[in-house]
Parts: sequence; C-alpha cells; structure tokens
Amino acid sequence: MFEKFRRKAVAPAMITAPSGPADARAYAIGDVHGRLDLLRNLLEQIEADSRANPCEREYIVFVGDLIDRGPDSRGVIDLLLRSKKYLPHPVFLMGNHEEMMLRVLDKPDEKFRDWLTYGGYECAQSYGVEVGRLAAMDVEHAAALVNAAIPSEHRAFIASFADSFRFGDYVFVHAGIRPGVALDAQSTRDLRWIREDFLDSNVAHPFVVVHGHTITSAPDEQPNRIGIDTGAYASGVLTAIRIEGTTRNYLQAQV
Ligand SMILES: [Mn+2]
Repeated sequence: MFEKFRRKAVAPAMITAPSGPADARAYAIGDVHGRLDLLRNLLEQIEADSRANPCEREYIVFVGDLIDRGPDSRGVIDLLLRSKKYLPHPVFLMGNHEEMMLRVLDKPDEKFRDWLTYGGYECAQSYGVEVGRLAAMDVEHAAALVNAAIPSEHRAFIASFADSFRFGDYVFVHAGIRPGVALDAQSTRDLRWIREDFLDSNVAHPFVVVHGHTITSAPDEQPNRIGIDTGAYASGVLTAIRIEGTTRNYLQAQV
C-alpha cells in the first residue's frame, strides 16, 4: 500500500497546460513527402500569420519525411535550401525516409529496393532518373544512377538534419520517443521509426511530444503527444501546429 503510494507520488505528472518558452512561437510542419504544392501554400499561410501577429522569436520546425512517395521531393528540398536564409530559425528533423535514402545511397544493398518501393521511385523520378531503367539494373548500378542525379548539396543538407528539438514543455521529433527513456538517451531508431510502443503509451513524459510519421485524418491530440502527420501525399492535407505560450492552433494547406 505504502509502496504503491510512494511510487505514484514520484511519477511525473502529466503536463496539464504545456507552454512554449516566453516570447517565442513555433510552427511545426508535418510529413511533406514531396508535396511541394502544399508546402508552398502552407509556408505562405505561415508567413501571413507571422506578419499579422509579429513575435520576437520564431521557429519553423520540419518534423521529417520531406521526401519520397509524393511527386516532387527535389522541389521540396530545393525550396527549403533556398528558403533557409530567410526562414526564421528553421529546424529540420530527420525522418525514417531521409535516413533510408542516405543509407541506401551510401551503401547500396538489398534495402535499396525497399527504399524504391516505399516511395524512393517517386523521389528518384523527381531528380530526373528514368526509373523504368532501375528495375533491370543491379543494385549497385541503380544506386549509382540515383546518386549521380541528386546534387551533393541536397545530400549534405539532408544529412545535416537533427534528431529532436526542445521548445519549452514540448519536444519535436519525427516518429516518437521510447517511453521511460531520457531524451538524450533515445536511439535514432526510436526517434525516427517508433510506432505502437509510443503511440499506445499513456505515460506522462517530461514534455509533450509533437511528432509526424503516423497518419491520422486530423491532428491527433493526446495528453502526452500530438501527431501532426495528416498524410499529405495521399490525403492532400498538410498540417502545421502553431505553439505560443499555452495556446496552440493549426494551419492546413489542402487541395
Ligand atoms: Mn516517417
């Protein structure tokens, strides 16, 4: 009885009114997956929102999976490379799709075909690769062809993506976190790939986790996490969450 009571007393409490840091605002954008059209529209909305309600310190967080599946990975990376200079504090997080692309292009093996199947075909195509040729080639030559088509600047940019970003009582990651493990002890595998062990957990984390990776039809607001991947590449809806102090709301681009 006492044991139970004591354990309960030291367990972290769910943060009931999570807040961003003072005088700061964050916009976090869900999984873009090559939807340049939606990304452009959403960035315009964010710019208009920011101009209408100026804030001292603004961050724009991309929660990863910018590439694959949708039609214009190249256009998305190009736009963000060019916009980096004028976006206020951009933060780019690495998703499992960026991880997989870098991995199979660095060290081509049988996983190269998996990447193609999970949206790599569309990505390669956006870089001008005749993807019809890839199927008939051995993995090494196919990867070399894709490698040659992707500018090294794009590769270097993607390789520079971060794993998490802390914002007051919030933490932004691509997929989620392993419950009960400190943020700096999380594995990149969990941060970029985790699903049920995180999604089904009602553990009170020391922060509210904002994540993409798992598609829901609307923002998925839970006491310990908020999912913002509305499946843009298939649904035509790209979502951003806006957090300032204890208020939060959503912006969406859709076709
Ligand atoms: Mn993902």
